[in-house]
Amino acid sequence: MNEKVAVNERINWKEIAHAILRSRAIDDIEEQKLVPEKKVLYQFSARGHELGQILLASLLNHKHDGVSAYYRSRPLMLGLGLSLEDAVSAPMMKSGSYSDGRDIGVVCNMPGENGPTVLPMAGDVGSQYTPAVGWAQAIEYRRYILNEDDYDGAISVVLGGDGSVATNGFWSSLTIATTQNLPLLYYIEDNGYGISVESSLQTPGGNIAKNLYSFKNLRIFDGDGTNPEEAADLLEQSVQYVRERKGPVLVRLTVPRLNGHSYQDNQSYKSDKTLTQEKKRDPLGRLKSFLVPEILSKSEWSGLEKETKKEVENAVDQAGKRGEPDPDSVKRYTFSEKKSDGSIDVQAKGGLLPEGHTFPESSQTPEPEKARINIVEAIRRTLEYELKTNPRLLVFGEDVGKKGGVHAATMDLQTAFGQDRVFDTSLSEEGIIGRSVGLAYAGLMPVAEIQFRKYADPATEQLHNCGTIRWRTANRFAAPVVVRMPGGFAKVGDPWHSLCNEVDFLHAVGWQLAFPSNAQDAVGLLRTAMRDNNPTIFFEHRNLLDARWARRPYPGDKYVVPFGEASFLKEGNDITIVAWGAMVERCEEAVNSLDLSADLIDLRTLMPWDKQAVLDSVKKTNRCLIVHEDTQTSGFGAEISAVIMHEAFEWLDAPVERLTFPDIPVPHNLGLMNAVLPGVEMISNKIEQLLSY
Ligand SMILES: Cc1ncc(C[n+]2csc(CCOP(=O)(O)OP(=O)(O)O)c2C)c(N)n1
Repeated sequence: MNEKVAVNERINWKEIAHAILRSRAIDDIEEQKLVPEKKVLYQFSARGHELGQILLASLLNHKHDGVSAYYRSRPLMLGLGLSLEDAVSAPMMKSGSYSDGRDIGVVCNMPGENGPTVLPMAGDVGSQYTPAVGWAQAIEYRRYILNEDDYDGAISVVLGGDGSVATNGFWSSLTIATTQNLPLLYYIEDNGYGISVESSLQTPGGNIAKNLYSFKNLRIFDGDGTNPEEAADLLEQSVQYVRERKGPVLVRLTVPRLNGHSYQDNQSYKSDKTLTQEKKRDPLGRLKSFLVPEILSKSEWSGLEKETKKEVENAVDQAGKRGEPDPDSVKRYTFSEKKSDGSIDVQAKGGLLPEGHTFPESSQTPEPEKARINIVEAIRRTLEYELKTNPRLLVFGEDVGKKGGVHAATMDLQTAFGQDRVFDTSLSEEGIIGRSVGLAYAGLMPVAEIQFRKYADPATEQLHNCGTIRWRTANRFAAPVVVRMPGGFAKVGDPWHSLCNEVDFLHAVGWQLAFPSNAQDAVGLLRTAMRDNNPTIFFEHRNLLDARWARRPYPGDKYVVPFGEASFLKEGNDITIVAWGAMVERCEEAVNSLDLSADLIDLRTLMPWDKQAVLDSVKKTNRCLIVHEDTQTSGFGAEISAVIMHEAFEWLDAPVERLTFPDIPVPHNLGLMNAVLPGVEMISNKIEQLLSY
């Protein structure tokens, strides 16, 4: 049999050609009309990349396939069924489509009710990789632990350019996928450039496939992404290999990038010879010669071209008629919202709610046991109960498994719940958080541990992107995850293990932040976080983990503390003292050492924070001291102070005061540390000063 006919039987080439022509026609109309007319302000052409992406899309026919792609992936989106009108209206910044005008038009997502889910893309190169690992792990978890047969054979696919293979995300994901043998397919579209930087600077010799041939547990395919038969064959083999659970695959296809990186890029860094050679490799021309006349007649091809051009022009006309996004809605969906009937406005994908998960009963009334437990045990027991009652909950991080965590908060949980639910991760915080995001997209509740707050630094990109998912996708996606994070000073301090810097996360849009000061609150806040529809940082203060003061009776398996409700440790009239975490105990001691009556407020959560409690108190006492362990400049005390100035200025009898750590790292020597860490004496002195103002 003629080889072309054999290929033709497996692949619907007419559909492939149609999708490529659609992608081209969009690039054409953007470049020739919409950008010059300033209707599109940020344009990324996929010219040259289309063939492989569309072939790949045609192979992603499993309901639970997940795809993590990037800004040059519009052909793939079209292949997966993105409507032309949505595809053109998003770059035109119109209402509707996949971000409602909030994000760049080629940064797409697709909740995929009955077909592949396209995870929300991001602008950061390399950030697409670790969420794809999470999706891959979730497929296996749902198939083999939750016994959901319909996950059988699903795969996770990640697309990236040759520049992206130099990123932390790429390597982090590769480690996880190959050590865990996950069903993940890497599709690397090698156009030789990352903007202007040649691929030989991204990987030695410029070919990532060659360099990874000896990587264990990874099957490599490498070929020409402009050759229809070769590309189709390699992609088919790759998809099949992963679907059959033989292990992860990396397929690299070379492609020309026929335009600049974006519209503004004039490619001055490419020689004329390179430009000419690239043009010769245009996959559209190659596809045409492959199909015409044997598979499509000449007139069928030119009919398709004309028809597609018209379709795209119509789509642009229709998109132009779409309204502008409503400015009154721009602040919506930073967090989960309620509808007017009080029910949750649930995202289409991500977290437990879209599939209707329900939790056991909860209560804000503690039912204390007799014995007092420390915060470590409070956390451990809360994790244990939620693991027991929520099969979709997973607990993981470095040393969390066998060892039970370096702070012992996950002690024995792996023995009780098995390695699929409580597990150690590789040493990559980007991997821990990115994987959490992918697991959450796939309907699970990840509870990740970052060993020490400072070591969240490598995960910054994933943390920031996680927080903004709901906003960026206008509530189509969300990734409610919990990140437990010990930090702050302990018996001894140092710049690495003692960092607090909680304020960083308050600037990370979309994150809630809980910061308990005692074991009872730790239980209630952690339970709330694990049942919530938003991502939460759960801060575990190192000095409190086993502190006598912080010990409280276990308040019961139902106990929850709602976020944004401060607790009053003392009530009085002379002064308001606001604190959280380890400063609460110190403030209490300071107040006890003085002859006065004070409102002592433990905020418990900083996002959201209980403004009303603070303002009501200040209006009663007319004086306020904020004590925090974080450094002073732009610390959270500055925010609280600004709100008091604005909302309660007329009630103040003295300036709002802050007592904080100075703007330095935490020193190791105890004398040095205690010289600067707010202590009982410093706090009482400050209170006295403020009272005598
Ligand atoms: C983390 C990060 N660093 C830098 C950039 C700026 N940037 C955007 S695209 C790009 C090159 C990416 O090249 P590659 O991964 O090969 O994809 P291609 O654009 O060639 O398809 C760079 C440096 C970015 N978006 N994200």
